[in-house]
Amino acid sequence: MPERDAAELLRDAKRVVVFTGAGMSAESGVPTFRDALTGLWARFDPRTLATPAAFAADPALVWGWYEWRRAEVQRVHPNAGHRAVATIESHIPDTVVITQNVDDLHERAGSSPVHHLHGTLAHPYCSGCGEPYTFPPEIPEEPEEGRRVAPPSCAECAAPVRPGVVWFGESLPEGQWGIAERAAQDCDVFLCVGTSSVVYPAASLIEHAAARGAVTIQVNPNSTSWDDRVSFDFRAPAGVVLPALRGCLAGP
Ligand code: BJW
Ligand code: ZN
Repeated sequence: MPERDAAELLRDAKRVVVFTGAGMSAESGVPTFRDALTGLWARFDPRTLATPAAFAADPALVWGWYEWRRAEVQRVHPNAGHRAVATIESHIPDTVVITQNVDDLHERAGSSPVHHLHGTLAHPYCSGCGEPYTFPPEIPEEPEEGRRVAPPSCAECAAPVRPGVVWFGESLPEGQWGIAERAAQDCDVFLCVGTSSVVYPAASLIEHAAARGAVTIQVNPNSTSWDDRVSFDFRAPAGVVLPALRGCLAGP
């Protein structure tokens, strides 16, 4: 049974990387990045909203979209896949969790630390001087879909506050990226979950791992360019495959 074979390799591994994308949070109800958006946001393409140029052209449109997403994330819960990752981490202490996601569902499932390559919704900062901005503690009012929301102004320099995420053309956080590259180069097993593997440099991590001879495991109900190159290709949702792998870890 491929799940048992993969789980055995996982159980015997010394160093594991769990690398996740938007599909990891899909079963929690967070839309993936390249799915069609619903409601009024369906008129907008995430690939055009997630850019510095879009924020410069219409800060309230982009801020409103991120506030809508932040409210959505605060209302949903980690799924069985997130919980399975945290359990794998507790069985194999040298597990490095790397995510492209800007939500905090891995943390809320018990993973720590989590390396966020594309930033997080929780830590916006000033677009002018870089000063961090702290959200008021209450859960945000869910903005009506498609509604513009003016970003707050920086207390230091009055420039608009921007989302704390990494947009196309921007560099990844150096520290997190360094940890991710080293972990991918050093791991025995690289578990790649819920990503289309099209966005670089994050998508190069599996290439590093495969080039160094790591066992590569892909979990994705849909096809990617890695289907024929991974050691194990599980064409099913994360919330099904990861608990099955975790279950095999505990067994004889
Ligand atoms: C399930 C499931 C279930 C569904 N279970 N699975 C080399 C070559 C070509 C281009 C470049 C290159 N190097 C750099 C570039 C340019 C660019 C890039 O990669 N472009 C490509 C699109 C062509 N990269 C950058 O600009 C990066 N910066 C950079 O390289 O800096 C250096 C530099 C500076 C200046 C000039 C040039 C270089 C930055 C990339 C930042 C990406 N940011 C975003 C937005 C973050 C904020 C936000 O969330 O709004 O990150 S874009 C978006 O894509 C987001 C995601 O993290 C990222 C990846 O998407 P992901 O997670 O894979 O989601 P999807 O939707 O694509 O896929 C979901 C998958 O889940 C699907 O496969 C489903 O089937 C699956 N799924 N349900 C398991 N239940
Ligand atoms: Zn400022």
